[in-house]
Amino acid sequence: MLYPQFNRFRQFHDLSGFWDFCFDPDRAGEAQGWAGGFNHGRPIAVPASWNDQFEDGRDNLGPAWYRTCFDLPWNWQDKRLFVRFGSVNYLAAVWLNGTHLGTHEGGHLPFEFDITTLTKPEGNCLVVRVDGELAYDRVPPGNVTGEAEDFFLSHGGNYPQAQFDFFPFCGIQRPVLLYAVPRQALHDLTVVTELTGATGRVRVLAQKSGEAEGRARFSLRGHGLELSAEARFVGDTAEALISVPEAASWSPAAPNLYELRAEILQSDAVLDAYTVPIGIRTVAVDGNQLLLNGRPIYLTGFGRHEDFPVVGRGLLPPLIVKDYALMQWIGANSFRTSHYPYSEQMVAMADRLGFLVIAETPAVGLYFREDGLERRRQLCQQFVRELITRDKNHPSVILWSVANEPHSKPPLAKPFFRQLYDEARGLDATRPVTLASTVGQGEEAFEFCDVLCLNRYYGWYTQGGDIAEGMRLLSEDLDAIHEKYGKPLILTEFGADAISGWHAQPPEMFSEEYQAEIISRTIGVLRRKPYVIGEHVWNMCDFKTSQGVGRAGALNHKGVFTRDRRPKLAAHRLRELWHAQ
Ligand code: GCB
Repeated sequence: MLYPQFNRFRQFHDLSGFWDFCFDPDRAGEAQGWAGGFNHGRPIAVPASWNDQFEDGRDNLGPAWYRTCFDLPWNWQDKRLFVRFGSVNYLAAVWLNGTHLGTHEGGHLPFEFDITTLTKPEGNCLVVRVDGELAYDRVPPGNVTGEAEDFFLSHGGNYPQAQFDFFPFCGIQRPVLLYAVPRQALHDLTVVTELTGATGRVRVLAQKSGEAEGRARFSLRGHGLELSAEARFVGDTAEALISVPEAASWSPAAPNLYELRAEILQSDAVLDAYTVPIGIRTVAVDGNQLLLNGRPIYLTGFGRHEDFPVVGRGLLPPLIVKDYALMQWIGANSFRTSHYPYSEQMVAMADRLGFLVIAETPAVGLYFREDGLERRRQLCQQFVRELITRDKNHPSVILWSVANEPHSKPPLAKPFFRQLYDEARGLDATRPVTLASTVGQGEEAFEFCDVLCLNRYYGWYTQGGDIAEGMRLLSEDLDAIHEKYGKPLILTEFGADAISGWHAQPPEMFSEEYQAEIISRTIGVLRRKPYVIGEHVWNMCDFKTSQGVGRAGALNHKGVFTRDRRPKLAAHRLRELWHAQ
């Protein structure tokens, strides 16, 4: 699925704006015919989570209905038309002019419907029913009862009762785009790059829809070069290899991009064209190292969230610019898309600015009780597929993470993650695969993961108040894990809550000093371990979560910036450490 583009052959129209909206507490909407349209809605902004837009919406997880209307431009008549949703959390059912287009389960990943035969020139009515309820057989899960081991339950419960520590924002959270492509259209491109000495090799696989035969032409432009290759479509696919002498490789220090243009040709006519920015780079695991372009890399950065007041998890372009500016200021070179795929815009900006991304699926808080397990497995597999399909061409993405902190239990967890690992490697043999674990030594999936990601809170959830003892245990724990698995390790979470403006000397829990101290001492331990290849502080910014006694103001305060992006003491400390690297 290619992101909609505007050029001579393709057009799109962004349906962002104010839609009509209503909750459906009695689940009566479908029986009452709302799928065909309704007139009793109130205005809502799209894209944005609904929860903080209304006084009665915060803890309401749906279902809810959205409606908007559109006309078509005159020149879309002989094209194929689609409606594409960037992210709807959690379960979407979509109707156009009363016809059911389909459903999609899972937030944070795109889906689309072919609407060519269903549109009319004027007065089209698009309706979306969104259900964001938490359930034990959804991913991520929530409202789990019984013996599920849940951090929050052991800390006095949380509300809404998610199996994860971030607010379950719902709604249409990324843009909805109408787009038009020619009858013969490119519908997927896969780009793989290699480097041998200074020579780059760009392998492109194009897939098209439409019956007619044709050729593909690929042109690579940039850094003073213009190279091209042609290939016949065999069935729907065409493949070519472009050799790039003196390639300008992509890396955080020099995020060089080329422009790759793919075209469908018939005789001499161009039927469709699509352009994608690409970076020539390689990623490989070698012993205890992760290599980028053959050289070891060390990750500095964060686990983050897409989260901001009022918009919730809605796409907010200025926030993307601001967050990258802060990451540059502090000296981060990377982040993990904890705990779900981020917007296409966020990942594209990482390519452009030279950030390394661990791209994570929405499989957070998984547990392994038998009921609903098969359904959760299928959803996880779907998310791996959708994520890799969406993000495979981004040079910034260096690692796939198939889950965060599963409550892994033998004997069920290992085959579960083996399948996800195999799925990821099968779709993309060029990137290592990981999962972020808190189980550590007992995480059987570490046997086959290529890189180990570990989350640890020594000096906070354990040894709280006693940083020195926490650091001693952290050091032992890391060595034991390395001894057992012998793979490169990234500490993907560590840190402490700090209430902005709260100070204590000597440092005390919840003060800015304590947070700064725990972060710098943890980094001190990590830097003495040759197998540790990265440090990701939890979290870049304070973020909204469910209410509970461990979460003052319904916020997780582990940000080194506040929710409105003001630095705490730890941010300044990190800036010194990371710029001295
Ligand atoms: C974790 C989770 C993360 C939480 C964090 C915390 O281990 O992966 O989602 O927010 O701990 O602050 O408790």
